[in-house]
Amino acid sequence: MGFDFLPEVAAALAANEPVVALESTVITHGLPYPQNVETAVSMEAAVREGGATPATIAIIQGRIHIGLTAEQLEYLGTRAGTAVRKCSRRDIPLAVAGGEDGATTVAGTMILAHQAGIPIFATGGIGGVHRGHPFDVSADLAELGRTPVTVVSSGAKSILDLPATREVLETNGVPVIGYGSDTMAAFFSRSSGLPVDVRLDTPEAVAAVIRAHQASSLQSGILVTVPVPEADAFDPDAAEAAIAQATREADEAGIHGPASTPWLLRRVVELTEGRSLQANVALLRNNGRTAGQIAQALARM
Ligand code: PSU
Ligand code: MN
Repeated sequence: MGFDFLPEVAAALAANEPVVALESTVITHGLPYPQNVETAVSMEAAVREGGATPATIAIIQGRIHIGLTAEQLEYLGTRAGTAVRKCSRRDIPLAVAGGEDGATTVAGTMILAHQAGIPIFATGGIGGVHRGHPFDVSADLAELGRTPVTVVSSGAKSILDLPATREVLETNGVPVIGYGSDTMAAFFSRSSGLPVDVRLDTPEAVAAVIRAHQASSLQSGILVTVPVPEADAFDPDAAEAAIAQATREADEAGIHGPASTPWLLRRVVELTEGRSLQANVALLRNNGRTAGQIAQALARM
């Protein structure tokens, strides 16, 4: 597939300088406008603080873009919701052939990042197994099992069944690294209580695992989970109450499939009167910076 590279990203890749991929579904389906565009911009800045060049990935009018301009971020942000196709693995050819706008999920971004030669990707939360719907398993988990990209996230959001999500990661052979933590991060809150496979405390230590993974030609991904900064964490009980209510309402309204995650995310923000949004924005920034540092350490090895 032909890609449209942002010149700055193409130059960084050609010079073997560190680049971090960013997804676009969080912009169109994860956060409300205008916080979505503000957050996308500040996440790119955080990647730069970490020492890498950001490359936000999206499909615009059927063209695959590796790195977006400020105008393109705004374009996608203002189309948040229905007009933009949420692109997981299966959706990429549909959006391209249809000349559509498409926002890439964790799975979609991993595929395109890998093809573009970018080994690290930062986001907020990965998809997982939905509560009460054990067969609604995000394609993100399968992608982590088959595409060699390291995903830096705050785990999976607690709207999901986290123990089941943890099990599927294991089934798919995905190493789960706790960054500065012995447990998997739980998005708004710092810990899910679920064990990680290894705790690592520095960008260099994570880069060493990525190197070993590359050297052993394992065609799978790596998940690094970074707890939300202490000061921005959202009270786990308040989060759980909002999630339980949102999940009940979604079941009553018959919301399912790809509509589930965006619907639940929006409803939780409403129910917490935006307090969950602060945690969400803070962890996105923090993950961008951390991924930038890891990419920088990897490039120096
Ligand atoms: N989790 C979040 N915010 C998000 C998403 C997940 O906290 O915006 C998005 C990501 O793009 C993820 C997708 O890949 O939702 C998962 O959707 P699904 O469950 O339909 O696979
Ligand atoms: Mn699903």
